[in-house]
Amino acid sequence: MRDVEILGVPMDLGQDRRGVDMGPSAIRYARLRGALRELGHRVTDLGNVEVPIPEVVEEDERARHLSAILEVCERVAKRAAETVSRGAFPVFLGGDHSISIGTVSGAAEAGRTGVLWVDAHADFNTPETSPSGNIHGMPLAVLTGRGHPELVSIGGEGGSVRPEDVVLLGVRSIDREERDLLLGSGVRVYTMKEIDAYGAARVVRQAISDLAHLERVHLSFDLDVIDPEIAPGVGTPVRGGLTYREAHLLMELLNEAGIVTSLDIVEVNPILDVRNGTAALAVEFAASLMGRHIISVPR
Ligand code: 4U7
Ligand code: MN
Ligand code: MN
Ligand code: MN
Repeated sequence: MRDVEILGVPMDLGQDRRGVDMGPSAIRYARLRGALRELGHRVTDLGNVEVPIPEVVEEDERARHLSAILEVCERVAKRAAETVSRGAFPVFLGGDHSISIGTVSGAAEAGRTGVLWVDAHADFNTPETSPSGNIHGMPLAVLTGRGHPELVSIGGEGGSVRPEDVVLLGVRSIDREERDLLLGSGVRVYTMKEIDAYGAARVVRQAISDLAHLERVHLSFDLDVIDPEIAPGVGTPVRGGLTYREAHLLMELLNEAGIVTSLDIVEVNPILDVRNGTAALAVEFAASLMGRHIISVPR
């Protein structure tokens, strides 16, 4: 049993498509709190962090909506740090992936923290390499100390986490210059190719052992890692993603290993979704991560 604290961050300033700000509502509507309570956890919903809408926010040149995102991430980091200092397990609901600059920085206040970044994309752009200028394509670079200095400074000098404590999983879309930056970074990367070649179980077990030296691991789960045929409610879909069963296996193996201490569920876009199915999947996967696995054989 754990104390779980849910915090919504209805952010859509980090990318172009409207609707991802409704992610927290969609995930709550899909009964996240009930699902975690049924597993025996004590769950508190802390509500949402305030996020301005794009209509009232200034554009920035190289990184869109930089100052507004910076402000929100600072607030989020503070709330995240409060939750981990209470010894609770935070679950952050996005919102686009730029929120993780705040969630991870705050969670890492509890001590050296690893990151498992599960995503179709590497999110390792900087304002210099980004083809879009969208900050949701930059958070992992920022967290490891690369990119816009104001964003990087949220986690203090040099970033919030060490590149050697970061594992990327499920990647299948990387921009050219982003790739060069990532290759030189020391971050470990398992693409869909490895998952196809060796199987999800082997790759996930390897990722877990890569993080085994850490007492705290933050799981940042971008729903676009799932195949868009079953998870259409995301802004930047890429074909060839994790299947339903691979994603559950990932969560079950992580649960078994007991290494995850905080969680993001990001990039759910209800406007692009079909009957809230992507949010429902997100809740299932979260429950799989946090559930007890009882083998029951029907008579
Ligand atoms: B997400 C992209 F160019 N790489 O930087 C970019 F392809 O948080 C996409 O993983 C980023 O959904 C996707 O804009 C960010 C693009
Ligand atoms: Mn805008
Ligand atoms: Mn992402
Ligand atoms: Mn993504």
